[in-house]
Amino acid sequence: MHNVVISGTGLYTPANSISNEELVQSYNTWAQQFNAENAEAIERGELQAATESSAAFIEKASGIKSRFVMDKAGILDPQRMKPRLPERSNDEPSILCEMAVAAAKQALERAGKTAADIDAVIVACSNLPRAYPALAVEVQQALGIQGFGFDMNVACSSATFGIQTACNSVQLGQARAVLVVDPEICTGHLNFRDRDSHFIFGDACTAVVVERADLATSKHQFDVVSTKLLTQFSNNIRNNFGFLNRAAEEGIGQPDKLFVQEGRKVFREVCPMVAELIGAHLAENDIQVSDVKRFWLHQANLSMNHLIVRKLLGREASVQEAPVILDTYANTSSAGSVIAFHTYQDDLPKGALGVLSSFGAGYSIGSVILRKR
Ligand code: CO8
Repeated sequence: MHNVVISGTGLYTPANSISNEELVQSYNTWAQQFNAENAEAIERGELQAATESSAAFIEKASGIKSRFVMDKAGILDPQRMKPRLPERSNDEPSILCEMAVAAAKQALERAGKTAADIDAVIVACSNLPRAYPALAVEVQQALGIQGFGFDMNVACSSATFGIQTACNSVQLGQARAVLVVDPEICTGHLNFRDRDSHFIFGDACTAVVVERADLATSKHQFDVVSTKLLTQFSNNIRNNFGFLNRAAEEGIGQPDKLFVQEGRKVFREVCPMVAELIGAHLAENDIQVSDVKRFWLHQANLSMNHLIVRKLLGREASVQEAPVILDTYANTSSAGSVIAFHTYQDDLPKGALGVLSSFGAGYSIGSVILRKR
């Protein structure tokens, strides 16, 4: 069995950002139009009036101030309220492939590796562009990597599940190094006309190089001390979009074919599960919670992260201990915890311990214990 390190990380951030104020203005314009157009039906009680959204509520309830997006104009157009991302020919790289390649190149550079050093590509994310061929194989070709690639989807936890899968391949000698990429265009499947969730997501892509410790040369290495995963079925975060939709015409275009959640229930149920999993994982590895210098947590909701770390540490965490990126990125699904890891790692001293943790739909939870080399 080979020892494994994460030797490089990369991040692609879209050029445009939408503030809460801009998003709410677009939503409220749509809500006013909807109410005016349907005034009689609303009056008769046949339709429910749309209630206005509020930037102050969004920041207070979630900690989110803005989000990066692949298409700002389409999302903010009250007549459209979804990104406009034109179809491409089969001979052009897909948009998710372009994001993946940008993040991967930075990860390879930080790892001091080239395509020739990588033996596998795992694309791990919530929203894949098509049924087949696998996006990972397209990314593999775009980067000129030999070996194999495959896609996997465990919603927001895809990154940590991808890292564990990559670690297994490297430990077993099936690959010298594996590139794990998390491209997320969450705005593609977000219902911007749903007041409860229209503010939650943004777009981004992250990449991680997982490689054999004895081959790693970079200045950005972390030993993968241990990984631990957990899933438990729940309908509280669900999206019924899928390949059988065309076989049931009655459901096409219905709101359940986009992201839907019971946010309160998710908050209540997931926080204790995450704290328990991380606590048990640290205990199994004879590590005191107080010895952990940094928690790179999934970035969905600021209060959620505060609660999880409070349960673990028995006190409030500082921003150095549990860094926040959701204020400017919002929830980027699988990319979130890796954005936090990528952005807040270089200041840690040799030997410092950290936990990378994701949580989301499934429910799915992942914990990766890392030690700075
Ligand atoms: N503006 C003003 N008021 C609002 C708004 C709004 N936009 N939305 C709701 N309200 C009102 C409600 O009507 C309610 O009013 P009242 O009390 O009068 O009934 C009040 O505000 C409180 O509403 P909530 O109870 O819904 O508010 P919460 O405090 O629970 O906050 C959150 C809502 C922020 C959504 C919170 O519940 C949360 O963050 N929960 C956790 C969610 C989470 O972590 N989900 C993970 C999902 S991500 C995942 O797994 C990946 C999926 C794959 C990606 C898909 C890409 C699209």
